Amino acid sequence: MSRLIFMNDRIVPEHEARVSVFDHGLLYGDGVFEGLRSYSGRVFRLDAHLDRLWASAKAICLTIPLSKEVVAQAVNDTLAANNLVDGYVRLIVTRGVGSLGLDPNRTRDPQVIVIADTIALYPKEHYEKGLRIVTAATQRVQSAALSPRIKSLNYLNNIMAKLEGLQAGCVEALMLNHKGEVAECTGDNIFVVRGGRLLTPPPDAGILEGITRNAVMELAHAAGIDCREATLTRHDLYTADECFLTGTAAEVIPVVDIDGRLIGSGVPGPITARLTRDFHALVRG
Ligand code: PXG
Repeated sequence: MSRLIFMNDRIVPEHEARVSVFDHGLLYGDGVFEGLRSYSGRVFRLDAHLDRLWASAKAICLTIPLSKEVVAQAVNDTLAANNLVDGYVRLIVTRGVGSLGLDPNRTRDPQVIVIADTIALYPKEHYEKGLRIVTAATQRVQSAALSPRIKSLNYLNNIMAKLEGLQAGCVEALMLNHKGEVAECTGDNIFVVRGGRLLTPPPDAGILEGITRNAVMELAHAAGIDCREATLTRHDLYTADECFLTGTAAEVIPVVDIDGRLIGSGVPGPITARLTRDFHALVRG
């Protein structure tokens, strides 16, 4: 089905939504993006996504040519134009057209694009039985090389790890940082439960600070579940009572097997179930 796409200042049919081959977003992956979701016609944490987009853009010295208010309106308008009530939104800002050289100063007209589509979820079975994941040999890129907190159009680091997961028959893969500590998965943050306490790696482990991650941490606090950021090793995961991943697309999804080690008794645990319920209530609330 043909979609309607927001491009800079108006909504156009998909076949008219075109980007130049000289756009540095294509040539160098020079740009930033967000993946958002709407539930019952309301975009979940739109402001947080816009703040993160603006922070990513600032970090790469990219000035977004529209205000947050205008982009927020564009997100809602694009969903409405496509008659989407429960939808997935991809918000992209490219560096714009430039010469065949890296120099971002020799580019113009950053492209602001909003795509709204239906959301492709993991099969229901994954949520009921839990995921099996493996550790990728591809490490998360070091912050000193490129901050993982920037949600850039450069996702090859994650894609290399995703390939490893897929080759092992898994839909997600665990990524460690350069120190061998647990960072996150290719498009999801990770949590474990140990002794009734919820643990997740801190931002300086080299992760994207997920908006779903933050929501789940808030829900844990509200439910009286002790939740803290902690440096985690694979040993901490293998010996955890429960494990789950969070992300805009996946929401909250249990993990029951990591590198062939069953997590807990190999079935999704009670704290994961509680936070999943609370998350569903929050997004629909
Ligand atoms: N870590 C990484 C590396 C991500 O890219 C998350 C964690 C989760 O963050 P949020 O804010 O969504 O809770 C992400 C974001 C997709 C897709 O289309 C999803 C992400 C990235 C790229 C594509 O499913 N997840």
